[in-house]
Amino acid sequence: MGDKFLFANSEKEDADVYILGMPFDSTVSFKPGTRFGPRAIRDASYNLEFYSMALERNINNIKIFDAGDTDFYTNPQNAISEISERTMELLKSGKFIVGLGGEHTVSYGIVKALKEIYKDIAVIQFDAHVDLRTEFDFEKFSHACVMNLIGQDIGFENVYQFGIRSGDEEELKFAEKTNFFPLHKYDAAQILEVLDELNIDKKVYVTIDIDVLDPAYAPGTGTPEPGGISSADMFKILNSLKKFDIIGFDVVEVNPMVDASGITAMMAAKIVREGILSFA
Ligand SMILES: [Mn+2]
Repeated sequence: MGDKFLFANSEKEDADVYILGMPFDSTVSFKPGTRFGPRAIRDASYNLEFYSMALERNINNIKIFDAGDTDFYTNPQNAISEISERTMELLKSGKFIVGLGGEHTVSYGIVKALKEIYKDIAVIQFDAHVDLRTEFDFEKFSHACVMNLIGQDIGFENVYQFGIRSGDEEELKFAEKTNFFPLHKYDAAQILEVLDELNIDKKVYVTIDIDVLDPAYAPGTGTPEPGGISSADMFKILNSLKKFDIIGFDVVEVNPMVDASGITAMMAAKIVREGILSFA
């Protein structure tokens, strides 16, 4: 195994897709360790074929550059600034970005940069948790607040939330402002129907918190929430997103410290392959 994602076959200048690792996990509230997520996802990528049977495409036909990781910070504002700066620098030429977390806070860094570049964007979130708190543990730059930060930046009406099955009453008030599809009302089959009907007339960024999956499929995450979707359904949902004008996506909250079998990192690596093949 190497220090690069298996499919990273290109130099920076020639690449159409950039992979950026973000080993940040300081605001984690339950089980820490997502700082090791990018490394685990890269390692797991070595188990994957270049060819996707479901998509009938080979990832070797796409030019991918692995930009490595951002520096390691314990302060969330420093982490967010560097992620934004690195994203801006990588995307100067309008390429596609794939982020590897790290805790969910990192997505705000990427979205900030994308907002700067494209002005008008929408974000589709897959997550067990609504992540709409205004602050958590006296910190507003927290994984528990990431969709609130993003909503304030791009407008809550441009936030689409799927798979949600956990949130407190206070933060769920903000969900009235977003496009909110909680899992108890919209299961995987209904998510596919919603996406089929949905039109988003903007560039779209997709953020995938691995805990959207049931802990049976993805136990290696800091705040597991029972009653989630299956891996097979996740791939169907991912592929159904390709009708949107997607400019990048991330996979966050993979925690190798509690991923004894490595299946969570494996799932994340396969999401990266299928996501790149579907969107890029
Ligand atoms: Mn989250």
